[in-house]
Amino acid sequence: MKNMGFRWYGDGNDSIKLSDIRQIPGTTQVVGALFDIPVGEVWPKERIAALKKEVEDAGLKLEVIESVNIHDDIKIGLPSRDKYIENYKETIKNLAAYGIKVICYNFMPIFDWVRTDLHYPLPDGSTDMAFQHKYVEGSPEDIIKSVEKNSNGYVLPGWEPERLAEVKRLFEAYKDVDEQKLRENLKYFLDAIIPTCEKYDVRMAMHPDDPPMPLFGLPRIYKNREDMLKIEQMHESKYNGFTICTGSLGENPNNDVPAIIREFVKKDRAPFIHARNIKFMGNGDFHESAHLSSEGSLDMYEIMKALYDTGFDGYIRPDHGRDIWGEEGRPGYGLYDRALGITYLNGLWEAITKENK
Ligand code: DNO
Ligand code: MN
Repeated sequence: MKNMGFRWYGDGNDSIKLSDIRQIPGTTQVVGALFDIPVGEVWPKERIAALKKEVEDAGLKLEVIESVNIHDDIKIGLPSRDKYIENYKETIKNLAAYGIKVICYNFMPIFDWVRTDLHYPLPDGSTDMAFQHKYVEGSPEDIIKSVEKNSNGYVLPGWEPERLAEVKRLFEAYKDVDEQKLRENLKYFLDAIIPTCEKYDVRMAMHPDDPPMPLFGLPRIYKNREDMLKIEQMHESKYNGFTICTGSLGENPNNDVPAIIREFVKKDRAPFIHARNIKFMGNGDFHESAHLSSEGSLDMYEIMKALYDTGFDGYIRPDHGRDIWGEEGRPGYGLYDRALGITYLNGLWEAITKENK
């Protein structure tokens, strides 16, 4: 695939080197971010320029940013949101100056994606991340403790220490924010930033809520097709788009992921795809799995076929992978299994392309 990417956390922050990524066959893009800029602040041009140069010097491209996170004041709808929205517009402008085409973001209150086990053992001796409902019946603090204990000393995106320290205060601040209020706040944000995106040709790509269900009583507004229709209508523009994360959406068995791809790629609302597989364990519990269809519950061939049939020419990356071959890096973001994932996805793509010539 033309724009196959690999998420990278930056020098000193990632045990994987750009030169390693360069050697994964068929990989042209790095999906990066400036992870140390506090949420809500403007991303300085010099820092973007340096990252861009570093990636290009390694023979790769940087056209997708994941993520420029949204300040909680925007999601809560506090008066201070206007200041953070202005900063966000400035960041869009600065990123555009260095050829960034897509910004992935999410609109989940307080937590980013949630897993209850970061090293769930699989029968082949590898480990992967899992979600079991029995562990989220308790308090959010229990999950935080378990994430901190299990992340091999790495900071996981969305689980930054300064963010976790604030969790209690944030729960209080979100107490009047239900789904409807959160949607209003998303619309307010989109109405403010999409004209800037149009002007500078940067497409927003909202990531689904993960898992796609309300958690700890917090509202979730991108769980399924119906939610996507509502978000799409909030601001009619192709710059108001989605990241279709096959794993996140696929965690609800009622979501028909290939059908969602067909519908939203056709409408040119899905500039970015996260490809990964998950396996159901009963009771709505799941663990992540290797990318192969035979290893999980999602049909990755049907997913790639849906992309092919709709003429997808956007950006794609393998999402999480297992820890294999003794690799003990940031959970979900090792080199080996994500590289295997890329090779498999590219293999499916070649077969589908040739079959349809
Ligand atoms: C989960 C991952 C997420 C994602 C962020 C985007 O499926 O892809 O960590 O990167 O939610 O903001
Ligand atoms: Mn994802």
